[in-house]
Amino acid sequence: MSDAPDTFYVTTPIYYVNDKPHLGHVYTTMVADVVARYHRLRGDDTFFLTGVDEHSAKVVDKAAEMGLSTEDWAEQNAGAFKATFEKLEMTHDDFVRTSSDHHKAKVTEYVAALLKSGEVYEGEYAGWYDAGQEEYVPENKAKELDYKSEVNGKPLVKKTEKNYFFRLSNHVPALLEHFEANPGFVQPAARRNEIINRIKDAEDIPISRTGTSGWGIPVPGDPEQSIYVWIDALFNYLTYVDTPERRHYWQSGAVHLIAKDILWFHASVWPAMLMALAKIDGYGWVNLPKMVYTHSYWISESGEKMSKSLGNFLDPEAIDRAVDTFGLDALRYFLATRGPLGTTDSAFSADLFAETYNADLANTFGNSASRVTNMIGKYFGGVLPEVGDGGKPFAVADDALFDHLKLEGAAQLGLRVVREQVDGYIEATRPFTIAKEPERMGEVGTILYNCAEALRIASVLLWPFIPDACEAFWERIGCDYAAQMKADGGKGKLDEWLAWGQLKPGTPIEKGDALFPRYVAEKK
Ligand code: ME8
Repeated sequence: MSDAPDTFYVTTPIYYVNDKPHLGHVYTTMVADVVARYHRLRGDDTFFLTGVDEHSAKVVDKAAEMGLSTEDWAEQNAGAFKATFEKLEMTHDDFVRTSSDHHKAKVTEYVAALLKSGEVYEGEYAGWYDAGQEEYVPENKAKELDYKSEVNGKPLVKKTEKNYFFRLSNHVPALLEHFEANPGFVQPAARRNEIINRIKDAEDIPISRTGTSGWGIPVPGDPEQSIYVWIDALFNYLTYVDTPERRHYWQSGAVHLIAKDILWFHASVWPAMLMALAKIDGYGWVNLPKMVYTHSYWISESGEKMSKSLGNFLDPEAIDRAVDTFGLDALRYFLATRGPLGTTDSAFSADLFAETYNADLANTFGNSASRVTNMIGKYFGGVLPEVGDGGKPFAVADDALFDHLKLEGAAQLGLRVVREQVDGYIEATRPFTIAKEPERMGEVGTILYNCAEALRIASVLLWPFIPDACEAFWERIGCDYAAQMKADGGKGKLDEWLAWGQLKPGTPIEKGDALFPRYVAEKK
C-alpha cells in the first residue's frame, strides 16, 4: 500500500488568541490530525504542528476591553486552545506559541539576515489599511471593494508610516516559475489560478509596524518598529522545526493546511520570503513547502435558524455540545468527511450531522460490530471460531486518497469493507439460517471468522477518523493495537494490520455496548 518510509510534515494555521477556539479552528486542526494519524500508521516519520498566533493588535485591543494585561489574555486563550486540542485528542507533536523565546529568537535572526542581505529595506508606506484584518489592501483591490473591508465591510483607512519592506516584487518571476513547475503547490487547482493572477502585480510589502505597545517582536536594530504579525506568524512553520533534530521535517516539504481567507500570505509572501532566505549564507537548506492546501468555510445553514441541538455552530460552546450529543469520534468523523475541503463551503447542519452519524457510524460500523460479536456470543460462546477452508481474504487499495486530502473517500474505503465484506456477505451466506443445522456449524464459524477479520481490517482503515471506537473494538476482539497506538501512533503498522488473517481462533470476543448508539432526534 505504501512506498518506503517517508518524512511528513503537516501544519495548520496558528490561530489568533483574541478569543477562545471555535469550531472553525478545530476543523483545520482535526483534518491535520486525521492526516497525521494516517501517515504515522503508514510508517512515515511524521511531524504535526498547530498552535497560536499571539502578537496581533486584536489581542491587545481585546485584552484592554476585558481589563486584562495583553500577556494574561493571550495566556488564557492560548491555554484554552491547548486544552481544547487535548480534549479532542489531537496528536500534534508540538504547539506553537509565537511568544516563546525560541520563536522570537529565530524570527529576529531571519529578519536580521534579510535586512543584511537587502531583501528587507527601510521605506515609507502609505496605503489603504483594513484594521480588522490588520492587512494593507493594494490600491486596485481597494477600489474594487469600494474602499471597504472585504471581510467586515468597514471602511478602509488611509495610513502612512515608516516601515521596513520586503522585496516581494523581486521574487515575482521565480514565484510564477514555481507555480508553473509545481502545479500541485496550491490546491485545489481553482485557488491556484486566483493566486497566479494576483502575484503578477505584486508590489513590495511592509513587514513592520510602528509601536504596538511593546507587543510583538522588535525589528532587529530598530526597537521602535515591531515585525508585522503576519510575518512573525508565517515564520512559525520554520522556527518550530529549525533545530538540528527537526530540520529534516522542513526539508521534506511542508504541507500547509489553511482556509481560503489566508491563501495570499501562504502562496505568495511566504514562499517568496523562503526564496529570499535560501539565498543567504547559512540558509541554503531552506526549501519551499510541498503544498498549500486551501479549504473553504463551514457556514451556517442558510434559511434555518440556529438549530436547537447544536446551537450556533461556530461558537466555542458548540464543540462541547457536539461532543456531548454525538461523541468525540462522531464530531471528528463528521468534520473530516463532510467538511469544506474543496472549493465550496459546507453548511453545518444538525440534520446532516445526525444523518451521517446514523448512516455511517451507527448503522454501518457500529451495527455490524454488534451483529458479528452477538452471533459469536450466541453460536460459539463468545470465542472466535476456527476458519475452515472458506477463509475469504481481500485487498484494499487506497489510491493515495490521503495525499490529496480526499478524506471522505478514505473513510468510505473502510465503510465499503463493512458493507461488502460483512453486511453483504452475511446477507448472502445467512449464517443465522445455517446455524439451525448443527452439522453446519463449521460453515457458520468460517463465516463469522471472515466477518470479524473484515471488521478488524475496516477498523484499521477507519481509525484515523474514529480512533476511540476502533480502540474499544480492538479491545473486544483481543487485538493489542491500542497499546501500540498509544506508544507511537502505530508507526508503520498499516500494511501488517491490513493483511488478512491476524485474528486467532480461540480468542474470547466480547459483545460490549453499542459503539455508536443510534441517534434519535429530540422532538422539536
Ligand atoms: O488567520 N470554516 O488566524 P484565525 C473553516 N492567525 N475553517 C475556519 C473557519 C470556518 N468557518 N473559521 C476559521 C489567522 N477557520 C492567522 C493565521 S497562519 C501563519 C496565521 C480556520 O484565528 C481556518 O483554518 O483567524 C482559517 O484559515 C483559520 O481558522 C483562521 O484562524
